[in-house]
Amino acid sequence: MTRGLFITFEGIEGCGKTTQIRLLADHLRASGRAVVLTREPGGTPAAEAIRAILLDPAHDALSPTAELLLYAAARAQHVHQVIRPAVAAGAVVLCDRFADSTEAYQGGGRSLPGNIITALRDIATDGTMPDCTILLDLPAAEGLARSRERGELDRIEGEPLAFHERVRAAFLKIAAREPERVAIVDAAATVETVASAVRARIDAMLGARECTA
Ligand code: T5A
Repeated sequence: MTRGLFITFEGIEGCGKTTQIRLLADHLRASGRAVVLTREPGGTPAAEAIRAILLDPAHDALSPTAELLLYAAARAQHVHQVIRPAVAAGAVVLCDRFADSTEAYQGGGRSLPGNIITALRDIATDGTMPDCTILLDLPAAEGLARSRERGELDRIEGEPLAFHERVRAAFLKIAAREPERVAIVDAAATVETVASAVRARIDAMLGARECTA
């Protein structure tokens, strides 16, 4: 059986990942592909329970290290139970956030050491890394304004603007380091313009892959 593909969506709060990942899933399903749509933290019952702890503003005493370990634990379960089996079965796995979010939020936002973040990433993913990542880029103030418009902010959204600016800068640094994997898409454009840029990138990648298969 041909191996599937693992595609992640990343970006700051309110950049439009959830909107865009659903549109891409519809597009790929319409062209007959098996698609698994999932998210982090979450994607399995245990990881969704960890998500509830991580995002609950009541847990404002959670230390940066405890936060990092919880994201890693949720990821280890998600990779083991959902991502790796689905890719092995030939599906296109679309995941809303993955390891780049840890580097951006816990590394950039919380300033935890890069060597610890990399070591934990390697343990949690056991080598399962995205084939392609769409980075929806937007000024932090604009993303937070979108989140605010939607209602109550969760524990991470409630961090100050400077935190979210560091997160955005960290995402852009990852994209500059790995341009082959990470495609930056301007998330300030309309939903349809962003969707068409995302489709163009993914269709080109799938087309090139099928030519060499
Ligand atoms: N986190 C996560 C870490 O700190 N470390 C980690 O390792 C991981 C995996 C997850 C939180 O955990 C953190 C990051 C996060 O803080 P989440 O619910 O996944 O929580 O939070 P977000 O990923 O930020 O999800 P959101 O739903 O808040 O934002 P999305 O998915 O980026 O945006 P979306 O599509 O829901 O859109 C937000 C709003 O903007 C509008 C939408 O209609 C919606 O109202 N919108 C647009 N408006 C104008 N123009 C456009 N182009 C628009 N696109 C969407």
